Amino acid sequence: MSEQKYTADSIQSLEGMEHVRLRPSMYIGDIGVRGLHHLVYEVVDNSIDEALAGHCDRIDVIIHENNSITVKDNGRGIPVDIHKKEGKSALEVVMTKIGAGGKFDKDSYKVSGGLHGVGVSCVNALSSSLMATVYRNNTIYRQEYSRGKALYPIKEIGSTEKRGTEVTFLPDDTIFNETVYNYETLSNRLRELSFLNKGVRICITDERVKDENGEFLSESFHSDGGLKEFVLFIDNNREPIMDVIHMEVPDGEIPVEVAMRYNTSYSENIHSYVNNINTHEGGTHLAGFRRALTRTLKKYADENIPTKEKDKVDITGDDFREGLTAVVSVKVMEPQFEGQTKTKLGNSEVSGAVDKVVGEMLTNFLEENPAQAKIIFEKVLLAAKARQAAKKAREMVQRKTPMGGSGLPGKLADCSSSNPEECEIYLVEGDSAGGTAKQGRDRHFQAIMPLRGKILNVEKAMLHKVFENEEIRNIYTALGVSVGTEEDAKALNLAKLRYHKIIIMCDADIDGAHISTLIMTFFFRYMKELIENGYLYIATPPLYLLKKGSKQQYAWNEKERERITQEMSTDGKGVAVQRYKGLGEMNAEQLWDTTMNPEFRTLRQVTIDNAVEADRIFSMLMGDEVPPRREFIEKNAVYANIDA
Ligand code: 0RA
Repeated sequence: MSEQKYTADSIQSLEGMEHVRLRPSMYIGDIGVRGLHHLVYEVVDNSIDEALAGHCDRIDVIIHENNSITVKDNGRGIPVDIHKKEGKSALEVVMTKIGAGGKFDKDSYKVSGGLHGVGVSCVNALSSSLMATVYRNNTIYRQEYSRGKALYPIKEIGSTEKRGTEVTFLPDDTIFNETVYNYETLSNRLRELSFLNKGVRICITDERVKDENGEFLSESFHSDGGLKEFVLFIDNNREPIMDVIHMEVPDGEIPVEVAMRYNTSYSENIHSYVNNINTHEGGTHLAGFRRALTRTLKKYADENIPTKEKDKVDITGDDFREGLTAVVSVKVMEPQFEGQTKTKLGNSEVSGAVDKVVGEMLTNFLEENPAQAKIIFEKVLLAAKARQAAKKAREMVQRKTPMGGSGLPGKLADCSSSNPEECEIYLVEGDSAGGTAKQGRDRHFQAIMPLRGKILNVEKAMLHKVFENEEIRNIYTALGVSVGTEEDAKALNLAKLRYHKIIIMCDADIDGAHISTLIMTFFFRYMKELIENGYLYIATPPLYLLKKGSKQQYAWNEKERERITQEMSTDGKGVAVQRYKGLGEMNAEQLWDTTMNPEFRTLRQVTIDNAVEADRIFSMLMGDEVPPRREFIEKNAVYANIDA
């Protein structure tokens, strides 16, 4: 290494690598759990590219005991020949030069790439050690690195029949706040990738966990059906009313794949991807899909549905998407990402490409499947009628809802500040706990709104029921955002939002968990932007009050209870334990001390890391099937703890 002469170019690249370590968030988003997992996605993306180019059909991801990661593929292997200009192997250039990724294969169709698409050299820079092994030319090659710097020139270590690339890296614990990998997070993403890239087998193994037979925890994902199977997977807990419609033009200038199916629910559930990245904020591909869907279905209805029936109702775009689950995936050479979280596709040419594919293929489907077309239209007509009923009901209810002089709900105890950035609203389960919270709060910045009984299950309710529901209307009014029903009115006007912390506060028992899930479901389905902006939180009241003599301490879980009991008295004797079953058992001062005082409380921020998974969980938790719900609640530590 020390003998190697650095050219001006390699000094520059060294600086690039230094910069990654200096400002890691610029490259991988953050240095928490997300960034940590991002490293894996970045390496996997390279193998996916190799698969998309048609040279690889298997990818293995292994989580080792020390939380290092191996990603292995059976592709052509990263080239190892000496790069004339750089004076080092192509492998070394790829591994140590920022932005060198696809340089050696200009013709390859390289579209995969993480949100930041920064390349494997970033992963190298952020790893305390990385080992690359290439199987190519019947030879095994190896090079190791530390914090992005090669430890020795590439060497041959043996011969082989295999082909492929293997990368093992250990994230640098001086960079990352969190260094423990989450199996579910990785396996969910790998499953998603297998649906999005059909034909590739992707396996995950967790060497930290053994089952009863001594085998490591592992799963293997492989999809021949692509997005068609993805829709079946997403809709696992919904009741379909038809077959999945699958539309695909894989070899056009902009490859497009779409799958869709209507179900008995009332929510619109469309997931979109660009180059395997979930575009939470949508964009031109989604716009193209929606436009083609509305136009094609309308045209078919005009030509095939008796006028009498449909003339009575006026059908809007929303009506065509009620109870629709769809996945839209496009591959774009030079994607432009816009929006608050850079997950909105901006390329204008993509809208027409998706529109064309969906327009043509959906038209064919409807013509070839008149029975299924009929089912769709019955559903759409019902949605349109319900929406019109809702509009009438809303106008009626608007006059009846009791409001304070300010136009705010009568039940809301507002705060005195009007600066949304410092204002918080507590949505409290029950009038009695609401009363306690009103006494305990800091009225300058904390508003309280009690919610009576169980809030409506929006997963099973039609739109007009949702907006007729008094609790839901109160939430809209208190927050200051408008009730949306007409097309695109669901897009919230966040500028009018009156509080930047919306805190759900429920009892620490299974009923409370259920109610907070109902409220979260409502926000997830109707005010997703609030979650995406990080405004939604869950309060965590303590489970126990422990007392000995004049000393008293709160405990939030079993472990804490045991530890504090030990600290108070070595044999645990003489410690009085009070189990809080509900918020109502605390007085105003206790509630403030433990759950509302910003200095001491713990708020859990609600986030959507994986929109597909969140969707599946909500449709499962709130659906009709009891066994999967019970299994989830039993498996989920948060809820399990609560009812312990
Ligand atoms: C460029 C050229 C060639 C292979 C690759 C990149 C490649 C990169 C990665 C990263 C992970 N796995 C990979 N597999 C392949 C080879 C070009 C050729 O052989 O002609």
